[in-house]
Amino acid sequence: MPQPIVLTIAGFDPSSGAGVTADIKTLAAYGCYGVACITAMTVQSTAGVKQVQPLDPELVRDTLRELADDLPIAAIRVGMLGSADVAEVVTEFLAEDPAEFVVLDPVLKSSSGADLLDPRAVQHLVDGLLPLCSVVTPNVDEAAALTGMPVVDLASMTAAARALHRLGAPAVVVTGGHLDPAVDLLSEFDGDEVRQREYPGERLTSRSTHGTGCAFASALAANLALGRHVADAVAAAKEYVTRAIVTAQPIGRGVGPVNHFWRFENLGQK
Ligand code: PXL
Repeated sequence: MPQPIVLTIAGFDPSSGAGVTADIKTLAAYGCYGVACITAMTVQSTAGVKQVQPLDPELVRDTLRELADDLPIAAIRVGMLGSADVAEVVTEFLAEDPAEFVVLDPVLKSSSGADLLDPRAVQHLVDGLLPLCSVVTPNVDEAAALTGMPVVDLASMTAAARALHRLGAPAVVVTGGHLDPAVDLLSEFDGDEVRQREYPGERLTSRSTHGTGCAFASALAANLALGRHVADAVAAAKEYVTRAIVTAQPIGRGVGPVNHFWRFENLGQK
């Protein structure tokens, strides 16, 4: 099988716990060739997000066009979009059907509370992007913001997933890693029936959880590009993120990055 090419469309986190540089690490861990379109610069570290500056939408449009003209893209992960104008350009790009799989990670806020998408663009994400994705991966807070429903437990995750199907998403993974008990829910709608499956997990106590959403969505995109079915791809991505949290070394003063390369020997070590 040729090395699948996976595109991440997301922001730049200089601490490389989240955003495009983190995504490239996840994609590389899966043996995929990662390419990236940056949507926004951020000033952030493990201590939190201090500034957000969306890029010129024309630059985003040209980058996406350049990559799609040159490379066969197997899967796309969409993360932080920053502004309504960038969201619009990304929607136009996805409407041209550039890849078989599109994982939409509906990033709204950082864990420190900064807006990573202009709140006025949330409706655009719902109306424009949801119907163009293969899978959307909200955490419970994002599921609540997108549907207007409280999402606090498995019953409400189930209801929110159904609401997201009605808004156009064919498959939904609501990640509930912060719930007790921790559980992720996959919900698939084939136009006729809704099929749901739970993925129970351990509730992990760790200071190395910066970028878990990015790692999960990128691992999911990689697994889909590698030919796994959605249900297996979700299980593999969940396992990848769990191991990346559990094996992480503390880095920085705040919430440190996960260990994207937990599977690999350290080439620098004698
Ligand atoms: O984990 C959210 C996040 C934070 N910072 C940047 C991102 C993302 C998600 O895509 O791109 C720069």
